[in-house]
Amino acid sequence: MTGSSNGRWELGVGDWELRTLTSSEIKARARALGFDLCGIAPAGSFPELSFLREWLDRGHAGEMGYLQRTADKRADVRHVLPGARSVIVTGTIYNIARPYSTEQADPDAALISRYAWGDDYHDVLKARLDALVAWMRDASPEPFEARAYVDTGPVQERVYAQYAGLGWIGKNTCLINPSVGSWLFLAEIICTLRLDPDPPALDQCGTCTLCLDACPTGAIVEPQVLDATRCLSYLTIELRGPIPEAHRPALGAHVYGCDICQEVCPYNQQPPRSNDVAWQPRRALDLPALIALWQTPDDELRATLKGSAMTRATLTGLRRNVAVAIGNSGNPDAIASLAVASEDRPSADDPIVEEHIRWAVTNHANHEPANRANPANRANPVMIRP
Ligand code: B12
Ligand code: SF4
Ligand code: SF4
Repeated sequence: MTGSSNGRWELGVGDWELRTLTSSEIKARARALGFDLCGIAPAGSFPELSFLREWLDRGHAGEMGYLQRTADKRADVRHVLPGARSVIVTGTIYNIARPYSTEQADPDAALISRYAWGDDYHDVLKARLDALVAWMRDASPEPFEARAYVDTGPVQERVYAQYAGLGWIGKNTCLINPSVGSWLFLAEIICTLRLDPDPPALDQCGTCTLCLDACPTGAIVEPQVLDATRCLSYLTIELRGPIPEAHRPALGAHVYGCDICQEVCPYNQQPPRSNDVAWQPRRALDLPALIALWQTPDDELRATLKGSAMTRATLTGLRRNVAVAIGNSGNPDAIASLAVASEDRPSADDPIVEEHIRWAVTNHANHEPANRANPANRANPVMIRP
């Protein structure tokens, strides 16, 4: 080496093989770019990766055909980037200071998963990953290939996160970090650089079963095995058709996603909060009333959801969910509002939404929903502290 005058090493003849970009330099840069956790996994074939096939064969993926279609690639990141040697995995805390859904006593409030309150994490984190790759290209003396993904790539992110030492895959199937919990977005860079890997994280669930016991639909069919077709997250976000009637009461007031199996987890009882402006809630998504959400015109709703992860559910999907939640709330005013047609809410005229409105009205007529009878006893009555 010939030394550094501007923070970068100048290389002399013969130095190229000595000088490589190091894992700790990449981690420091990742932190500077806003990632809270960063670790390196070898681009290997780990035993956990093979569970995907069995999981798909059991039918647990439901209509998420993209998982089936990309299963070969998901089996190993080297199928995504031939020659890959390392996976740089990042974790970003999105928790902010708002009560958990299980602490929310207002039966007329719509429950939206906390990951979706702010800006779309796909966009925010992809820009940060791209900045990290750009910095790596500048800082690395050797050329390399890289692919950066946030959620939507053909990668089993939690497995690589575990082998990068970020945390373990809990019985609720979420990646849990022993210090910060599981309110984490994962994002990764697969690259051909040979980087020092981190030791994998160890399972710390022990004998706990709080998440299995708390799930309102019994979707966690065995420790670490989630039947997505029963999960409220799948039913409210991914499913395009009607929600099976048997699961509608369990939806409670959940209109988008579900956080219950993470809220009850002992590792999420004093979680750190993010100050990142990207994850702060949009006003209209900050514990909105069910009736207000229903009465919001389509144009306004579209504008609210622009740039948010909630666009994934589609407008009609969201109306379908709100109709069920209003039916579960038992609020006569809100139920009456479902029947009021409005030209500025054309998405409510969708035949699937109309069928869910009919269900909500009939459900109300036939039952006294638990929510109203005793607000402390919501449809998802989970309030467990270890
Ligand atoms: C499809 C998907 C879903 C589906 C299915 C979820 C699931 N558990 O598979 C649905 C729509 C239900 C969903 C819900 C949610 N998701 Co999601 N989802 C994904 C996605 C795109 C793929 C996951 C996947 O590969 N599933 C296939 C199964 C096989 O994998 P797995 O459940 O993780 O299984 C592992 C173990 O459980 C075990 N296992 C599986 N089967 C078996 C069988 C046996 C016998 C054994 C012993 C073990 C075992 O091995 C597997 C591999 O290690 C990832 C992003 C990605 N590209 O990885 C995000 C991702 C997992 N989701 C995420 C989030 C935030 C959520 C929600 C919290 C959103 C919400 N609030 O509504 C919920 C959480 C629900 C839950 N408890 O998992 C985050 C998770 C972050 C974290 N800390 O873990 C990810 C990583 C996205 C991201 N980039 O941040 N999701
Ligand atoms: S997200 Fe909700 S419905 Fe899905 S497994 Fe967790 S507790 Fe069950
Ligand atoms: S609630 Fe308990 S069993 Fe479930 S993921 Fe958390 S520690 Fe593991």
